[in-house]
Amino acid sequence: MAHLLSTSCTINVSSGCKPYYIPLNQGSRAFPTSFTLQASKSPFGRLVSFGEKPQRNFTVHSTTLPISKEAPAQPSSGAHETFNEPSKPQRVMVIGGDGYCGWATALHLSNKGYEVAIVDSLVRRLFDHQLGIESLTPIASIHNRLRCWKSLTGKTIELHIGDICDFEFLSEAFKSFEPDAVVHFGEQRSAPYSMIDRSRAVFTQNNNVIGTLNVLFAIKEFREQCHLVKLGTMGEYGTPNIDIEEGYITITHNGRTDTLPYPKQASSFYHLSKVHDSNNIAFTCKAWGIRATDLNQGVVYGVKTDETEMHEELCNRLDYDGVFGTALNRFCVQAAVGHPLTVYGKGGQTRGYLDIRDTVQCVELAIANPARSGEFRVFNQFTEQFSVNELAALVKNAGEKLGLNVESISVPNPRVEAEEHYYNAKHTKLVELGLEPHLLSDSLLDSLLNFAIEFKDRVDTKQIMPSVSWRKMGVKPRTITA
Ligand code: NAD
Ligand code: USQ
Repeated sequence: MAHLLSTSCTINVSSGCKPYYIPLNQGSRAFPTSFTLQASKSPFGRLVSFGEKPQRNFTVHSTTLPISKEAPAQPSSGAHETFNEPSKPQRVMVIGGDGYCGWATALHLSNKGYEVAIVDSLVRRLFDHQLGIESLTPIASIHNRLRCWKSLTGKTIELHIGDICDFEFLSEAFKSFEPDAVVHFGEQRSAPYSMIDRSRAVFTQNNNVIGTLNVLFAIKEFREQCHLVKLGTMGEYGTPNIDIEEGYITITHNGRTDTLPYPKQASSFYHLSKVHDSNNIAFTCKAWGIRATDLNQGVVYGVKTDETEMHEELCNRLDYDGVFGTALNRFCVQAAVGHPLTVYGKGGQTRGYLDIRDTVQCVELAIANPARSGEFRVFNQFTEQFSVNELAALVKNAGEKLGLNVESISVPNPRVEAEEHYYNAKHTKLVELGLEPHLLSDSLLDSLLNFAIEFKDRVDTKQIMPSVSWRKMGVKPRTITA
């Protein structure tokens, strides 16, 4: 089962490293991992090809680790209907499980007794290579991460390395793992990345929209009762001058009333891909009876979760660069290295934020309380809202308590977005399900700042300033210089 991706130049990682085999356990299969990275003039070569077998840019064999036999998590017996046999733990496929949110979530669910399989193409690690950037924290390979987890806890997480845009690969993963729930983090998630040039915009929408469509078809074809928990984004709503509801709004127009999807005003090709995803999911819930939860997540901050804290090989990634780094994480790293905090424009841009420990909690709550068959449920997943100026002031204050000299600068805004606006977004549904938020406190800021200080020698300060302009993007492939 090889999943071929195209290329003009080939780096065969397996030639430099010994092939890696996972020992066979009862009932499990193991495949060698081979990995061929590709590059072409356009960053993704013939990645978008219609009417022929999709060609992606690396060759991967699925690697399957044995399934854990321990500490079963039972499906909830709450108000929502459940479909799993009561004696069995829920089987959760985490797509994008090698990424920032996905890694923390996969470990958390495994720790809670769910049987977990990670599906990931590792394309995020490829973006780092392409752009010449690195996580603040050193991150172990996915194989070493999983080996470490197994040796610490005795729990096994299955691994399927491949691209969900390749339906053949995804089908095999579905048929072999038989998930009760799929948590889908597996997308290109950076707004700046999607605005670098035409090829990155096309890649982002192709990767995200087709990947999600494939997941929907796989559920319909192989696991029709499987609950899809899809990571959406608060950015789908934009910044309207009225309150933002959770997914739907009731409108009376010319004397008639209806409850309709809340209007979407996304402001990057990445955020727009999420809007398309939401529409496709909503449609398939109606048409095929798929059960789905769209988690419109705000900006995530922090790095530590109970599980990633257990060993340095489990450490999560933390991005601070101008393409993948997000506001608060970036500000903490900037403060640690004495770089002025980069407030874009007037700094009144307000968004919902949450601690990564709440990301994992929210996903678990969504899985434990599944949507009904045919239901398209939308939760706004964040705990507090802040403007960029408010975040900068909080980091300045916390940094100064640690003896850091923290300044802010206003950087010409590389994005097209409102810099002063009304923002009031509802976020009660996850709290009603039991979310206990970790609010942004001095102690969390201290811990994140100390963490950034610990790794500050790894910071490449040339990567801090924004390098992607919404207005200047063009057709020509752009190289982001290291
Ligand atoms: P990430 O880039 O760290 O992780 C995404 C993972 O998905 C990577 O490991 C990548 O290799 C994998 N992936 C991407 N395309 C794939 C494909 N076609 N097939 C298989 N694997 C693929 O991103 P993240 O920060 O963990 O975000 C995860 C999800 O949460 C994304 O959908 C993102 O839009 C959403 N989200 C993130 C944030 C945030 O602040 N990080 C906020 C709101 C929503
Ligand atoms: N910003 C600054 N200075 C910086 C970085 C960002 O002022 O150094 C501003 C941006 O202009 C924006 C706001 O902070 O107004 C948030 O930007 P961000 O880079 O932190 O987050 P964003 O691009 O919106 O994307 C991130 C994730 C994405 C997720 C989204 C949630 O990368 O995957 O979907 O947060 S939300 O913002 O709610 O749409």
